[in-house]
Amino acid sequence: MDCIFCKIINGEIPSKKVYEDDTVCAFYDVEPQAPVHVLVVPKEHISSAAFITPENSAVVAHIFEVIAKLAKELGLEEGFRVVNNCGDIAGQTVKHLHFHLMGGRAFSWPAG
Ligand code: DGP
Repeated sequence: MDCIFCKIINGEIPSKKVYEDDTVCAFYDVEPQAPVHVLVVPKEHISSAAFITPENSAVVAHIFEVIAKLAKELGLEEGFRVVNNCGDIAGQTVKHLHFHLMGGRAFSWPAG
């Protein structure tokens, strides 16, 4: 499958990984939008949040456990933002489910 994040997960494309276990991988975003910007992804190829089902949703709960752990390790005790872009209209450019963990600056709301 021609998926950039699948290739990062299996090591075909280099990345700066900060976390990995049997089901989840996290690595620094190449186009950081904040001083800390990490992508947390399931190893299983799920195209987007629109394809989360009762059969595959356990990995999403696990991703949020990983996010909480990484936020502490990366010094984001003050707070952080987690973003998921789903579909072209929302700005999803890579069609492999991923959550942006961003911190180290203030964020405005509502997001544009
Ligand atoms: P989104 O727009 O929500 O689909 O986010 C995709 C993110 O993926 C975007 O912030 C840039 C990042 N990205 C794209 N290609 C690569 C890559 O090859 N390596 C890494 N580390 N990040 C990438």
